[in-house]
Amino acid sequence: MSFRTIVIFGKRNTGKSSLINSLTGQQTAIVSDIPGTTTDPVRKRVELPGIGISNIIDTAGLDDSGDLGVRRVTKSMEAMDLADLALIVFTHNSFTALEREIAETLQELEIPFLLVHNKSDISPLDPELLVDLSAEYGYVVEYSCIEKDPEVAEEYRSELIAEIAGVFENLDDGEKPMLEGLVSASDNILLVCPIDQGAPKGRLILPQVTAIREVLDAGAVATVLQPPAIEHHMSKGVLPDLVVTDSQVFAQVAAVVPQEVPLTSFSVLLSRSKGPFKALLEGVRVLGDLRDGDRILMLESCTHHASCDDIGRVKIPALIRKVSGKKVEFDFIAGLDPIPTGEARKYRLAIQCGGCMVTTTQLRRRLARVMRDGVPVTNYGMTIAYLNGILDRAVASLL
Ligand SMILES: Nc1nc2c(ncn2[C@@H]2O[C@H](COP(=O)(O)OP(=O)(O)OP(=O)(O)O)[C@@H](O)[C@H]2O)c(=O)[nH]1
Ligand SMILES: [Mg+2]
Repeated sequence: MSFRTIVIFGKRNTGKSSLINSLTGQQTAIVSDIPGTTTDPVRKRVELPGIGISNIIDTAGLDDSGDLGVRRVTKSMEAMDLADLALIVFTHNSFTALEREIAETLQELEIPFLLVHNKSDISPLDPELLVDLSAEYGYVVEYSCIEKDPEVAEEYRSELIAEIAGVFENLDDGEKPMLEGLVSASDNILLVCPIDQGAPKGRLILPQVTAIREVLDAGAVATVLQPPAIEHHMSKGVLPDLVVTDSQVFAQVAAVVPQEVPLTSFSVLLSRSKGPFKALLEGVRVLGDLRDGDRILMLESCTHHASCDDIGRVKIPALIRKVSGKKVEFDFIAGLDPIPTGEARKYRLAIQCGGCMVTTTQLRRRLARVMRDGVPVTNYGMTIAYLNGILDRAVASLL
């Protein structure tokens, strides 16, 4: 499970940065009484009691103006794409058209949000406004970031944290277990995990760890090996019930594993657990019909991992050009950088990485933006399986 992201919105000087400091008990964000202190969205990893590790993104005030101000507001709004939960911070009982607009946009994007009335020490929340806003949006949490009485401060904090935890508990982000329906007790699951130059130092990557954990949870047996060991392992004559391989060595593994053994890849499994599986499966067919001059958009949702980088920037483009024989151009968007609205239209296809480091909500929202522009989407694993002519086999056990 990837860490969830809370994004804080509101006008300048409402105490958005102070709220992060107050919630975490640390002076991590810069605070001042000069409106416009926070300029770019700032992401912080925090651990909140009862919630665990989350990302919090502090944004610039949405009432900023002037050339630079408008650019800051655009950046703040782009952070919405990353939100599993938004907090709308307002003060002095001033819930204006601007706050309503943020709330409406969040509703349209189906992003849950909480209203936080800050600076209640100066101006407590008006009971009538509380009733009105609660009727319209659910609930308003009263808050003060500078409360001197430690007991009262703790009450504010624990109420807001409980509300956040409540939203997270009810969040149905649709992520399914990777091996759902594929593993039963005492099955023997073979996991092929190359430790090559691109592998992170000293650890396995998240999909591999998740698969091992799911095999153990099911009471089955996981055999984990690197590609050079597979031939010897298969020669022992004990057939695994399922083989899951790193996509990069798909062809090599497919050549050794008998046809009757179900074979898939970590990345294909991710496309099912995070989805949208059907759309990704349909999208990959575009690769069979490429023309000279087509452009493909590569979406890499993590920048931490050298091998993802290499697969997306070098290996897949080379393989697509080789297999199709066409002069195809590639563009890349890294991390969770936004895809400007309408920008995707010029592409024949968008290919997303497995998305192991982002939440399902973030991944789907990102792909939805591209699909809304009428562009088919697929992912790295399906692409590699398709180009190696083994897609049907890789998805057979998942249909
Ligand atoms: N009285 C009172 N002051 C507060 C409270 N929270 C924040 N402040 C003060 O309000 C001012 C603005 O706080 P910030 O946290 O910088 O506000 P911000 O919303 O991040 O502002 P920008 O980054 O400019 O958009 C600072 O002087 C804070 O000390 C509060 O609950 N009560
Ligand atoms: Mg700020």
